[in-house]
Amino acid sequence: TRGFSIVHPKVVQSISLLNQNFPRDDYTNVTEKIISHLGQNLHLQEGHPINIVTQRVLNYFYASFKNSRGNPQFSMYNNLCPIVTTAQNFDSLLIPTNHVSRSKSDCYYINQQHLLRAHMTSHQSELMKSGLDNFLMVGDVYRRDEIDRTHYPVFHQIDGVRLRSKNQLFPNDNDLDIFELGDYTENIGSQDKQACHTLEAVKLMEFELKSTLLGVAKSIFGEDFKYRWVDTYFPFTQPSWELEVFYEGMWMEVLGCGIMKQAILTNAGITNKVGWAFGLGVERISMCLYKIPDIRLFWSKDSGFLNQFKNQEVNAKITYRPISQYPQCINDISFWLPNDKEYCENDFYDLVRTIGGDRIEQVTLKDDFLHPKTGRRSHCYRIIYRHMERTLKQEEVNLIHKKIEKEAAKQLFVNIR
Ligand code: FA5
Ligand code: MG
Repeated sequence: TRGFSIVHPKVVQSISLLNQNFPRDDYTNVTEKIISHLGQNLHLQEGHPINIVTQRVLNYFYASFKNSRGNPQFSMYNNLCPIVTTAQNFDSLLIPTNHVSRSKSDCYYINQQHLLRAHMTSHQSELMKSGLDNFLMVGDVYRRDEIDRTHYPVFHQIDGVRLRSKNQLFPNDNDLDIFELGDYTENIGSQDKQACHTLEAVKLMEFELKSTLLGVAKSIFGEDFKYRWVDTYFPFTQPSWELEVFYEGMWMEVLGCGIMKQAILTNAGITNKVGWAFGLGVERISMCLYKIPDIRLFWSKDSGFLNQFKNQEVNAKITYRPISQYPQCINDISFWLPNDKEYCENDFYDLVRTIGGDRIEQVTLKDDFLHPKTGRRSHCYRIIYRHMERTLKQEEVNLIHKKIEKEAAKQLFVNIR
């Protein structure tokens, strides 16, 4: 006999992110626009200003912390999944269940258990559990926020952690310890040391933390810039500080840091070490360093932005030149180089700029081809036209382009293809 077939009308809606499926629920508040940023990984794109600044921070740590064999002590994690659990983002960091930072109005939730990480600190505990003592993490973080010149709901952070044992901290002084038994009534927001730490350990850690972060800042901004340390509060560090840098007439906060709450280490199975940690905003540093006026530019796919940073040495001094908001017109030009005369690329670039004036944004060699039989050489250049104050019409661009072809043939003896 046939049984009943029971149809469940419940339709489980789910969201697919980075090849994983997540059921929706009444916490879900990620939008298509936000999701479109997942996997873009600006921090991994060679020549992107986010990537360059990351490299510079990493180089500082590599150079400053070496083990007895001369190898870097810090390792960098740049590929941690931005989808995290509330346990990672909050619980592992002792963030209270009623803390405002957990609210739906501040975070992008995928569902009740999962969210797009709101800070890189989400991964701190798992990396410590895996046995690491010195590590850096970089990646994209997501926060519901206004959108303006300095705020964007997706930005990048570099976090760092350094754990030290008694012997590492006081190698020459067996009498000094890192732990003590102390009376402790938690005083939220207090800058007092944690009761379980000795004053000597905390002072030494504070000194190393601040001089390291100042060293990072100096390696990026140079020796002469104005900065200040400001006391602050995080649920996961005590005491805690922010570093502010004076930029364009105002104080800008570039990082938060502090002495790690001992319970986080204990929960990760570490009972014989103390730690310091920090989290810095990569966009903030990059905007100061290159004078990038708007945080939205980091997401630009416009070559007028990207090419200002591409193929540059990591420590190159670059000052961003504003690009026009009017559209680009792209025309290519191909020609055979002369057989019997010298040809110099820079002559062509000069010729283009002479004819096109400031309607020329970029000229790049796209293709260099050597004919296998005739031995003749051909170059293809991409010329990008753009005006600072108005939209260029294609007909106007075509006229300039024609003139460039004509003059190149005449002055440089090339054969337009
Ligand atoms: C944090 O995110 C902490 N997790 C940092 C930390 C790590 C403290 C480890 C202690 C130990 P905060 O929300 O202040 O803290 O962000 C850290 C840095 O990210 C800021 O100093 C700032 O440079 C940058 N930042 C914060 N919000 C934005 C934003 N909306 N846009 C751009 N950068 C931001
Ligand atoms: Mg802050």
